[in-house]
Amino acid sequence: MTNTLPKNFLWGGAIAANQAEGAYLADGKGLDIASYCADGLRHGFELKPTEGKHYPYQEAIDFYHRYQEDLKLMQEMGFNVFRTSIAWARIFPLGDELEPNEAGLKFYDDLFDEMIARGMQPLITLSHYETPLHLVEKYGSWRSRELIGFFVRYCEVVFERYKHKVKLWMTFNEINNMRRIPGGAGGILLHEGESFWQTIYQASHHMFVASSLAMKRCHEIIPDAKIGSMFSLSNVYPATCKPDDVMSTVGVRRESLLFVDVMVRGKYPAYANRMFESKGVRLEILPGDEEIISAYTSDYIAFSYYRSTTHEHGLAQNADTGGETGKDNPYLETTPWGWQIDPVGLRYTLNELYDRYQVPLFIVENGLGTFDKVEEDGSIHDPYRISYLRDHLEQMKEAVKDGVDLMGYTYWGPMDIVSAGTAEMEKRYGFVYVDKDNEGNGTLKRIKKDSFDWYKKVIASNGEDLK
Ligand code: BGP
Repeated sequence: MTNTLPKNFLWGGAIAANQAEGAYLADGKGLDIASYCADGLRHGFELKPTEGKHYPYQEAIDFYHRYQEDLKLMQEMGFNVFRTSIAWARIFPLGDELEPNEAGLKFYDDLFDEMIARGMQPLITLSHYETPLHLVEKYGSWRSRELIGFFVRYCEVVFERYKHKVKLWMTFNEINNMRRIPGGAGGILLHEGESFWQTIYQASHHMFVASSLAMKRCHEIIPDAKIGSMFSLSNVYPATCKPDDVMSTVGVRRESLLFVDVMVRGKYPAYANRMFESKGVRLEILPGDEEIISAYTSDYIAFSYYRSTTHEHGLAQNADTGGETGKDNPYLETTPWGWQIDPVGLRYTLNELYDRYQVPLFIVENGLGTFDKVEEDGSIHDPYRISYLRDHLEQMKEAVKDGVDLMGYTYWGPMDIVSAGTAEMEKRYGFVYVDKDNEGNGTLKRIKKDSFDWYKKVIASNGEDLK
């Protein structure tokens, strides 16, 4: 049986510090935008806590203290890569200090050692919806150019510290979500009377420069490392074959692909001028910015794919943590959270991206968030998660047969974690159930679901055995 996937294909899972670690003030960690976020990043965050409110990310699933147990379970499934983020505010509690917090650096030293000891390469996100709160309060977050220097300093410290342990990096999680959830993606809280688009794209420009400078320093400090950029790229189809729907959908998709064009091709695309003009955006680009962006581009494209939606000309588009949200597609099933399940869409997206960029791709988020039930005997049957995964992996393999250069697949949320969009535990993704509910009640006990052994079998066969 000839393998579709290459022998060195990376199989694993992905989480984010803010959605799993908890310990939100432990060992000198500073506040970040998840600290006082009660309802999920779609609904923004507070700068000060509200009396009596439950903030789920403060404890999350206590991965900070339980990561040995969790990584042992990941090792049992045969993971050879594990994606998580470094919480910026563990390293620089305020974000604008000159010296890092040693206790924070030590935690990630121990975490990466544990991963490597259990056969997993760390795949590390430098900023996953985790901007330090002080940078929001004092500088207005990424609307200030000063954040470029703070971010590059943070990156240099962690590149230097972990250069022998971490060879796979990515900069900002789903940077294209600056257009839809700028609070989460870039710590942006809009000021009174401020132009939304001007602020969003100017902040994004600062992040483009910061990301390129981080890529430059990564290659200087860790010559054998790969560093990419990361995007939310669930897809959007025209609602009908009406030419207006088709053309308008190109525009919607370009709202996301603009970010990929800049960070992979190294310059603003030709259509950006008309897009910015239509939104009243006049970017302030300083001398040197464009040279930096074009000199230091992504080694690979990391992206999340959950679902697809459709767009009808003239209808407002929205988006959430899963990607664009338009009109429902009558041919697709829908989850209780309104996400439409589209495995062929993953093949379509992989081909779309590889045709456009011709750089290696990495699926760093894909998964099914839904309700799970613990039976009387403690078992958890999740055939729906197995079929979601089987269907998506089948299409992923078709894309590889189509010629796509794919580095790996990290399933989103291999153990239940707090959701980003709505701060829920009940929207469960995991192969491992975590005993905690939306109100924070529970023992945090971990319980394997049926899908645990299924994914283990898939990895052991390098994706051949999907029965
Ligand atoms: C992406 C984020 C992840 C993750 C995922 C699922 O936007 O990168 O942090 O949360 O979406 O979304 P949710 O947790 O809202 O179900």
